[in-house]
Amino acid sequence: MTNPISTQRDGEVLVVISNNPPVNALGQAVRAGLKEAIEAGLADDSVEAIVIRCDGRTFFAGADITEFGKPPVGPSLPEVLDAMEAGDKPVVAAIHGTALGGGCEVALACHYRVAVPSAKMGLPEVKLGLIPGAGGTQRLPRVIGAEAALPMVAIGNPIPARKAQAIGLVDEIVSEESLAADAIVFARSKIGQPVPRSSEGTANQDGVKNPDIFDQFRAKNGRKMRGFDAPNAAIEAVKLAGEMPFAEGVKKEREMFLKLVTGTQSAAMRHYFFAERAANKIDDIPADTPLIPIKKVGVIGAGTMGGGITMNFLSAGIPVTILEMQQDALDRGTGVMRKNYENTAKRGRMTMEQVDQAMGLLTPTLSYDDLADCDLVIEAVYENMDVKKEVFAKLDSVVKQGAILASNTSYLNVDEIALATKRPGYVLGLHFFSPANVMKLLEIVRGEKTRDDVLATCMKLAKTIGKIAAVSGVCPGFIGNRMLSPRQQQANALIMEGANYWDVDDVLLDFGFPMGPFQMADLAGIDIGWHRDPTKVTTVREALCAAGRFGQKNGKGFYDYDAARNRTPSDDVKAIIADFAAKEGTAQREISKDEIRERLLYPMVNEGAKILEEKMAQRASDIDVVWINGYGWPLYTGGPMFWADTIGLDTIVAGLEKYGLPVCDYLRGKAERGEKFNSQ
Ligand code: 3H9
Repeated sequence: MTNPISTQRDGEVLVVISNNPPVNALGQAVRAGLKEAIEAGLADDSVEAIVIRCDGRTFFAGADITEFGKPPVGPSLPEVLDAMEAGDKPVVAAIHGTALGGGCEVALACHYRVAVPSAKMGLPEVKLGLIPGAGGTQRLPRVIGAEAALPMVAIGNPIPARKAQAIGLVDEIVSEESLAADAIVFARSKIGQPVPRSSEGTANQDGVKNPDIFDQFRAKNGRKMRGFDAPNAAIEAVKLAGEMPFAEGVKKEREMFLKLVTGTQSAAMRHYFFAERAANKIDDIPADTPLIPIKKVGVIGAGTMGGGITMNFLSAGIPVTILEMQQDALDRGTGVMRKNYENTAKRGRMTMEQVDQAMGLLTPTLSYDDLADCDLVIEAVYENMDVKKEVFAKLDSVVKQGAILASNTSYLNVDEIALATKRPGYVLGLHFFSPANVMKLLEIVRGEKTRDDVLATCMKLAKTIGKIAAVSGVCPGFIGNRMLSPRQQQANALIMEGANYWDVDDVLLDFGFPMGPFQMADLAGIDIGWHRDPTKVTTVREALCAAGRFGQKNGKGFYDYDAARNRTPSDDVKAIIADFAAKEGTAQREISKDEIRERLLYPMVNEGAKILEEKMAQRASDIDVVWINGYGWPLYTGGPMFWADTIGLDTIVAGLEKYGLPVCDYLRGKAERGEKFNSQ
């Protein structure tokens, strides 16, 4: 293997350059090369200062994640960095792109940091179920104080260079065009001065002023961190930086890092990191497939869904023409969009100028003819096949040839919809999740006739509008809703058999979902689709509506709600359910939380296996991406298929059999062969 580290001399300054595409990850060869180059620089009397920079698109973006979980091969990053920092010759990090994780730790161990304005710095290890393991938790608070370090270490979002400069993490901002040269000039200016070492700074000065910052931070971010191990370890590590000397602090950091890196949560989150990137690739479509330029988008329907979809494109600077049938619906829809943007502005995440800019890209219309020159039209109308076919036939006659026609259907057959047009190759499903301007997932439904360039264009477009895309074949409910269905069936069956409905919700909450199915029903409104005849009662939902229990909106549904929307289980509802069970002849019994969990989740894994068997998903990890981003499956378990792998497919099969639930051949075969979903 060629050495990814090279050196150049500029007089008395030694420049150490990494070239390890795509992101200069700090793999073994990079660490070894850095160690050698720095040792040589420190030993060479003619070298008076050192600059470290990277070729390619970014400064080191972190440790090489693929090395985690494998036996470690030296040198370790901490040993390289400690030796570098201990030297008396100034070492300057010249930062562009994203200095993340181990990359940020390299920068912290350098005596100085210069960066271009577009650079970002951060410690995102927590997003991989980890904490920084090369001194980051101990050096960062010593440089910027504990309060500023906490979010960086425990939440992990990178910060822009100018902010980094404002809090003392970057010493100088230099020009985008001349980073290499400016870093040398900067290094030269520091020759002969005593070097500042991050490890020698005083950590946690603000923490000393207000020792409650750690508890306050926990309280403020509790919801975000629920169930995750790493954020708590991160907070603890930052706290330690103020309580013990550096050498002891890094020892503790190392212990915590090693515990996390060998645990299931980090394995799950690393799986997800690569799953998200894999989901973006379509195996049978060449990477260089020419894309269709999307300069203008049409959206049909200005309701909640259509409005949300539209905002994605406006926010990305792509003009949208939005169509409604009636002026008042159009006005309402546009009004809601503006209000949403204004609320974002109120929270400081957008300026009013940006709100106007986004809304300025919107053209509301009542006429199909105005969609003629769109490159992509997305239909978000009522979920009914006849209505969809009518819309697509109309679109086909109006919209220019070569334009893509997409349906936002969450369930219907995209191939059948495509047949309503004379361009089935240009038709596909773009299934957004509600609220569509917020939810990350975009399920892209590949019809039988969908052209390669159409699919590739939409995958790229998903990235442009900040979505995480996963491809599904055409089947009822696609990947996500298809797997939701057996869970819902079991939830309903369980409460008829005697399980407390609040136990069903709590089991899913404890597992890590944001809410359970009955809380969800209350939130959405139990009366959705109700026939409004209180004398006609054939389901539990109808009985609840007949009893005036519509959900959160009127303070009672499955649960009773107080003014702050806290839920309390209702004996009345439990009795209504018991009545139904008696009428159906279903005997009620006590049901354990273990049984509830297994009956809710194992059938989902079986459905996932069927999806793979039918090749409706390209790979098991795509299913994980769908469930984590679209349905709140807890990230720290890696998604349903990875979770199944961790508990063992034989356990899943045995559980399904115990409850008399179906097991598909694909799942059974894998379990019998001792295989996993994600290993091939
Ligand atoms: C760490 O540093 C721990 C230390 O504290 C402890 C030391 C002891 N390793 O995302 P992209 C691959 S933990 C290996 O599509 P972008 C990625 O899989 C690490 N591979 O590009 C993809 O491969 P492919 C802390 C990596 O421009 C390709 O590079 N650091 C790594 O949209 C391009 O990636 C992080 O968590 C890696 N570290 O975004 C940062 N990073 O082409 C993780 C990327 O085969 N990385 N790859 O699919 C990122 O956040 C983004 O990749 C980045 C670029 C923002 C850098």
